[in-house]
Amino acid sequence: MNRILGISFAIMGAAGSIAATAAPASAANVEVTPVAYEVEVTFDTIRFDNIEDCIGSSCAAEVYGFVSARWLHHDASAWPSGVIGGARKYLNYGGFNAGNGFDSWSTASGSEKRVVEDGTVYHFADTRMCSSDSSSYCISSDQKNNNKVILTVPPNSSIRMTVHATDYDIDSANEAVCNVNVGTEVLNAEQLRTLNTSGNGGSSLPEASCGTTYRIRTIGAVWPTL
Ligand SMILES: [Ca+2]
Ligand SMILES: [Ca+2]
Repeated sequence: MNRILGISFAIMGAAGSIAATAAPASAANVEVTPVAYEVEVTFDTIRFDNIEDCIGSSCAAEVYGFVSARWLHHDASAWPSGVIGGARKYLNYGGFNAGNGFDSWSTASGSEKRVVEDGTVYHFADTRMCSSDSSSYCISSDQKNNNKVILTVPPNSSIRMTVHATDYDIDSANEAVCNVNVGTEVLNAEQLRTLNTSGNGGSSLPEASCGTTYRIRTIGAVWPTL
């Protein structure tokens, strides 16, 4: 997939006391590789188990939270200061603990979402999410089918994802019910170019446990400017 570009160039003599002399123009075939790849991270599902808050046999949580993705570069020679990464991109759901009640996962309001532990699998595409650079506010309108993040990832980077949910409690402090942090290995250029995988992760917290699924695939390349 590398592009071969024919490039003509001229070497100019150094300026200074030596008279500048233009070398004859020549041509060379220069192999050009992408500087980065466009990677789509899709947050698919979340489910809950062992929810601590129960009335009789009915256990439920009223959740809000975020998913996020970023990349981290691991080539110390390219980045002498150490690991460097792209900004974390967030998708937020459930209304930021607005305290305006709760509704079901797919109801089109900005309130907390009531979730249960009867085996229900909740799809992030079915609930309203907004894009942001923070878990504290939106920088876009929130809408359904907004469960993908696009990252521009240079080779020799890993991709990191987080899925977070907090349970709203009326008479006590809110508590985390899901905190999943998963990622890929460090991916070289060829691994990035062909990236197309899925995965899952879970967490087990005092208030609940959760399981999540996601997909990652490369959808494009970023070529150097010549
Ligand atoms: Ca609780
Ligand atoms: Ca609760």
